[in-house]
Amino acid sequence: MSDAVRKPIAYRNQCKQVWCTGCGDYGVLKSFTRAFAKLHLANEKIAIVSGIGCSSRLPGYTATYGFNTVHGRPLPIATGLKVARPELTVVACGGDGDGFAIGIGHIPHAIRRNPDLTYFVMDNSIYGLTKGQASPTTRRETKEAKGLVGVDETPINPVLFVLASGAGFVARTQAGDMAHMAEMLQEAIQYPGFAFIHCLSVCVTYQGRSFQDQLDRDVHPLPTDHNPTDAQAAFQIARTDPWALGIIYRRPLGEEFDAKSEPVAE
Ligand SMILES: Cc1ncc(C[n+]2csc(CCOP(=O)(O)OP(=O)(O)O)c2C)c(N)n1
Ligand code: SF4
Repeated sequence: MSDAVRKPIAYRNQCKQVWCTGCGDYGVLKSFTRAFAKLHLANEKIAIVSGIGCSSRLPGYTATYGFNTVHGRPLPIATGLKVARPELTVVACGGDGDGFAIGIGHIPHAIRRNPDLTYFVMDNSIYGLTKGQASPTTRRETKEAKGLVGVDETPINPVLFVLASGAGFVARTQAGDMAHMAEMLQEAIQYPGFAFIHCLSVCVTYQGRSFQDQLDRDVHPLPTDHNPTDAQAAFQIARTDPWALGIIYRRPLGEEFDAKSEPVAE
C-alpha cells in the first residue's frame, strides 16, 4: 500500500446494503471504514469475522477479507484466524443475540486466550434478523416493541461480563455517533490483546421509537476524571452506569488480570 492518505470509501465494496432505512448498522459500517483509514491499514491486512444477524452482514459490505460465519461463533473463528495469520488486523463483530445468547460461552474463553483482536458487539437489545424476539440484553421496559412478547428476566450486562472475564480493553460507544465509534475502534485495534467494544445501537423496525428516545436522553460521556487503568473504577462504572460512553478499562501492558481487583459487594 502507498503512503498516500487513505479515504474511508477505499474500504467499502459495491454490494448493496439491505439494512432497513435508519438502522444503526449503517453508522457502524461507516465508523469501521473511518477507523481503518485513520490507521492507514492495507485492505488485504484486515479481516472482519461476524456471526449471523442483521449486524453480522457488515463484512459483506467491506473491501477487506471477511467471513459471515455461523450464529454465535465469530470469536472462535476470529481467534483461529489470528493464530494462523498474526499479521492481520482481526475484528470480530455481531449482535447482542449472536454474542450474548448462543455465543456467550465463547466470550470468557476468548478473553482467557487473549488474542490480539477486537470484538465489536452491536447491541440493539433485540433479535433483528429474526423479527424482534427478546435477546439477553432486552430491558424490561422494551415490552412495546413490535413482535416482542416481553421479558421479565434481568438483562445481561455485557460490559460487566467481559470485565469480570478479564478483558484488558473495554469501551462503550453508540451507533449514532460515528466519530466516537471510530475513535473507540482505533483505540481497540491498537490495544495489543483482546479488546471489547459495546456499541449501543437501534433497531428502528422492531423496537419502536422508545430505545432511540432513551439513548437521546440518557447517553453521556464517562466522567472526565475516570481513570481507565483503575480496575475498581471500571467495575463501578460497569455496575452502575449502562449509558456512559468511552474507554471504561484499559489494563496497563504487562499487568495480569487480577480477580481480586473486582470490588466486593457493599
Ligand atoms: C444456530 C442458529 N440458531 C438460530 C439462528 C436464527 N437466528 C439468526 S439471526 C438470530 C439472532 C439475531 O439477533 P442478533 O444477533 O442480536 O443480531 P441483529 O439481527 O439484531 O443484528 C437468530 C436467532 C441461526 N441462524 N442459527
Ligand atoms: S430489522 Fe432492525 S437490526 Fe435489522 S436491518 Fe432492520 S432496523 Fe436494522
